[in-house]
Amino acid sequence: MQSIINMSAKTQHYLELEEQYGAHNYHPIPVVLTKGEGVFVWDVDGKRYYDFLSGYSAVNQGHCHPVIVKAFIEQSQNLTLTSRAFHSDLLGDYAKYITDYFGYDKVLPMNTGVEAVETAIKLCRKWAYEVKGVDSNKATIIVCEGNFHGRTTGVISFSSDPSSTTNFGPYLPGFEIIPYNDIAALEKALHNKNIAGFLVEPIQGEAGVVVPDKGYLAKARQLCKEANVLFLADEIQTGLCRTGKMLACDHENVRPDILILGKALAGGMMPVSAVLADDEIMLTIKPGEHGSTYGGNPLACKTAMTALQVMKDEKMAENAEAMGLLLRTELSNLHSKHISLIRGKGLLNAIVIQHSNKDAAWDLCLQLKENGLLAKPTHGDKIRFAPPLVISKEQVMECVSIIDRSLHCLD
Ligand code: IF1
Repeated sequence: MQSIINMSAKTQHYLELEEQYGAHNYHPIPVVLTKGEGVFVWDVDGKRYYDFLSGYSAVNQGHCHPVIVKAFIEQSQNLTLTSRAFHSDLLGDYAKYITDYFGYDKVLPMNTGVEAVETAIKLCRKWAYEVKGVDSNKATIIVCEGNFHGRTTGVISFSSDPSSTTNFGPYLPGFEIIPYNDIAALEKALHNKNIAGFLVEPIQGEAGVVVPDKGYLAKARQLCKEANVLFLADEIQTGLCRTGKMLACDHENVRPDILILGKALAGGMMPVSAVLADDEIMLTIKPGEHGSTYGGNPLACKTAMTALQVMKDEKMAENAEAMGLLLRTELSNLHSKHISLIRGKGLLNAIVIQHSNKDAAWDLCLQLKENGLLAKPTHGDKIRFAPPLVISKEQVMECVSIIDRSLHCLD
């Protein structure tokens, strides 16, 4: 149980309920939130915080974006779910909208991010056997060390992180792990004729916002094309304006063969994910070979179209680019002895804490909370700074001041 120092009775009450009746599969920062609006969230005692996690990049448009909420409410009072046993008047509009938006022939709608990753893996394998001609049950997908693509037993089968894999075996075969940001390793792995695809995060989020060398994605894409191997981009966290472009792949003009989206696709309203591909790949899955109860439901379609439209209308990619640069510059100008590295793209950033105390990053996050900013460490010494993409210059400057003030708790 978290230390109960300066914790209100209300907060303690909710933490105790979760402790007693909820699975212990997370270790959250001890704050209980009850309201969100734009870049801000409020706790049960009415205290306001800057949200520097944005629901793990699912709230890029800002909490409870009024235009998205309005669309969500209207559709929720009309028709929410038909199942795919029948058609709806929204799935066709949504499919046309999102495929025009990203420039692909077709979309396969799913719900959570990991479901979209699993779908992409199935599509890649299907294509490998039925189009490329890979030997039966030999299809292999190359993945990277330090990857995070979700928590199903299939997807953790190719994780390199013991906290994701220990005692969840036996694991799904058909994956080869190579070092991230290593073209030579990819080139070598592509010699195997049974390679079906290369699944990669344009920036590794969970690993602590690891940005690959400039040109890595473009070179990897070219090597895959030459080897007749599909390039699968997991843009669930890096996509949708988070890194300063609509897609992180856009920084290098890379067009994935399979594009995987999730999180902010519904602006934090509900789980909506999507897999986009051209007909040669997408049409390898035939009726009855894949699906989901909620996949492509009318509420998801309406919400996602609205969430996508507001990102363009409000130029969120441009703001993320500008505010991310400002944030990294101002953090660097602090010249804090406790920060060994500042890295990121757009508003997907992280700082690496250097300190003799192994809990320094956690302690700093507790102090940030006291000072009105919410963030959480990842992998011990890294703290992700990823506010909603609607943050203003003045708000960035206020947050840098909060971070500056809070860093002194480590002195
Ligand atoms: C947790 C962070 C982790 C993702 C990428 C697929 C998924 C995710 C690139 C799966 C999900 C979430 C899951 C959450 C913590 C968070 C996260 F980096 F975003 F912070 F874990 F790496 N691909 N990321 O980032 O999407 O099924 O969750 O909708 O599991 O603790 P999902």
